[in-house]
Amino acid sequence: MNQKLFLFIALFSMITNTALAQNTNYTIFPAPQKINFSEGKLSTDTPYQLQGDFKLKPNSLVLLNEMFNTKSANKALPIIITSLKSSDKNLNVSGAYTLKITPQSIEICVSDNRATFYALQTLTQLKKDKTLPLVDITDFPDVLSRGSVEGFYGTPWSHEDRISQFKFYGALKLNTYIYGPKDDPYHSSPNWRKPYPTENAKQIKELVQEAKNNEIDFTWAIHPGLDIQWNKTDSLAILNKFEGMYDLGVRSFAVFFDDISGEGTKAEKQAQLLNYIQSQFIEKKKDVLPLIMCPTEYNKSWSNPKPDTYLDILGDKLHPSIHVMWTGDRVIDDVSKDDLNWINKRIKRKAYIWWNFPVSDYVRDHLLMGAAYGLDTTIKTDLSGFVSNPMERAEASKLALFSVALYSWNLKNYEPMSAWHEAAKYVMPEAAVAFQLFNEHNSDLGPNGHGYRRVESVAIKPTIESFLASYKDGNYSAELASKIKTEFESIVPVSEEIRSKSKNRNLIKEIDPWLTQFNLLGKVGVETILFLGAKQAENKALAWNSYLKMEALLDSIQIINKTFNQNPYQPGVKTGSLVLMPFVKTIFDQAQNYFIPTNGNFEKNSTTALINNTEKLKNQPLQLNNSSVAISPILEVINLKPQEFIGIHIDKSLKAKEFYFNLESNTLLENGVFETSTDGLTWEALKVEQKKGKGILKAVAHGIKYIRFKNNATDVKSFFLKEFKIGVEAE
Ligand code: 14T
Repeated sequence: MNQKLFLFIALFSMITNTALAQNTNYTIFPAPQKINFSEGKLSTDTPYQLQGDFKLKPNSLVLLNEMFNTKSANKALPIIITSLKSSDKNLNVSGAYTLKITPQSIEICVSDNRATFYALQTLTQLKKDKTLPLVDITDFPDVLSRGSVEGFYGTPWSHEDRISQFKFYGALKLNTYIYGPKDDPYHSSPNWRKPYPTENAKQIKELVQEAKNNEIDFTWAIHPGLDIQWNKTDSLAILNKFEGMYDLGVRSFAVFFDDISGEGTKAEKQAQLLNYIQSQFIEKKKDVLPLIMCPTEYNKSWSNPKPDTYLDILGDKLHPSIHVMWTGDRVIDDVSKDDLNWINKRIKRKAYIWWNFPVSDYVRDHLLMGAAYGLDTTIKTDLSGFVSNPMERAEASKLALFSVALYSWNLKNYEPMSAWHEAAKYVMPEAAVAFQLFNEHNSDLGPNGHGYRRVESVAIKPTIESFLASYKDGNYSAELASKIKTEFESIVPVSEEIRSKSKNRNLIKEIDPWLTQFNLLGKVGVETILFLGAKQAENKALAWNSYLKMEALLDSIQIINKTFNQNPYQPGVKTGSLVLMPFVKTIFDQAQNYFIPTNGNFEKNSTTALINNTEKLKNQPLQLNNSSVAISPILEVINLKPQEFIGIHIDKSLKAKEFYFNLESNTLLENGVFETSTDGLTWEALKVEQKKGKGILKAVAHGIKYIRFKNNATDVKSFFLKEFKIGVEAE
């Protein structure tokens, strides 16, 4: 053979071989640990014939019957399923499998039925136009327990939501769901001791079954710490409740001690109780999974750093097979190797990560549709589980959970940005491009008490920044303006596209107000650029026209914001809040000055602010409007040390009229005092009427600019911050 031709063929076959090894026509989610394609295909238009020693459960059989044509007259394809015998410890875990598709047969080796189910999920994803590619796969999960913890405050997911989640988890090889919605009174106080009413019990039974069908461990959690008594009666109350849940089919249990104060927080007592549950329930049952606990000090910033305190006590005393959950360096945090090294040493076991993303119960006016980044890909051996706490909006949460599935199965292979793009396609295949654009501008959380932020509008941000920078200096870049306009123009049709094409009606329902708002944002953005162009061309009439349209659109946005999603915490509907909306507002404010020159505006120069001398509350936002200034309510207990305070300072342009408070405490005025000040230097005690920590002061004395609540006791005291609001009017 001609040498050149030979070389060419050799080179060509090398290229096609490497291309085949990671055939880009076939992407499997999550990515298998090892995969090798070879040339050729196998038809699925045949019946199949099961061989091998492994007996399939009905859920696996269903997948097989969906994949092959059981009615076909073609020759049956042998599918050989055998039990995996391997010295590789990666393959000795639940869910591990090998899968080999040859021209003659499919050979599957499995560790358990979950593994069979997963191998068949992989097959399902590989099937295209009634064929399967020839491939050799070795696959296993990096993290043993992967999934979600329904652990947020707010309306718990519906039965339908949960069923839909489980199907989604099964297909993506997520194997864990922990039930712990804070607002289920039978999970937490007041009813954790009582059995579920019949209707709820029936639904839980169904959920357990659906979880099983999808190879998910349904974990039921109890949250007894708000009012638990450390006595025999309450220990038995937990056993009794667990026993009832066991009868409904539950085979995995957890005890949460998060977000509590007082008696319930003691490490020794918690360990004692958990060890009692371990010996009296977990070990006796034989068929339940290891117990999981969420500690009171569940993140580093809240933990006592001194040796031999809370976390070390749990580490020493808790039975070694009990898992301990952990959210990271802070309540809301990404996960790092250093953090895990720190916590694992203290709890003397591998932490079970409770990742507080995309939970939005502290920023309820935002949707968290951003990429799942900040997850260390080198910590596979440092954690025992990874579960994400999602949004109250179940379908929308699938976007982030898709990435959690990819990450926790195969850490090394995880790439947050490509996972995020794939997630949009997977969750909304009918309108993936529109959905991606929506997600891009609905990622950040806005200012919040936890200081957790996400990037947003990344592609257009530099353009907007350089446009504004030069605009401030009196220059106008037509080129940048046109780029920004294109972005806003592409936003306008997105909501309609999603509404008309997506088959996931529950998802549309969840995000509907944000879709409306997003469309208005697109329109007001386009108008903003039109205004700028007209102003630049010194066409005052045209500029005025655009200005009026901007004003009308901003009014509509405000109306949506005041009409939908009116929860008491962060009411409203925010979209594009990091980059796009501020851009529009900046230009609009200046436009106002252009037409109606003023001496600057009130909001910007206002000195209204939160006042406090505690580290934990320093980021807590205020809620401002024309008639009141309030501290955003906080869900958890706040602990004030002696002399620590929290309050509000109002601007000199405002007059304080009334004062509303609800710190929910039976001993409010024994432990603390309300104080007022005109200058922030000298303080006077304020006399208030209150009931269980709640009250209203109808007339605030003239000249008061500061109101605060201070711990006057000699030790740390706990309060709630349900309401702290000053009614105001212009001075
Ligand atoms: F147990 C935990 F790991 C945990 O994160 N607990 C709660 C959780 O239920 C909630 O969804 C999440 C996000 O708000 O944070 C924890 O609860 C808090 C923590 C706070 F610092 C609620 C309010 C807070 F201010």
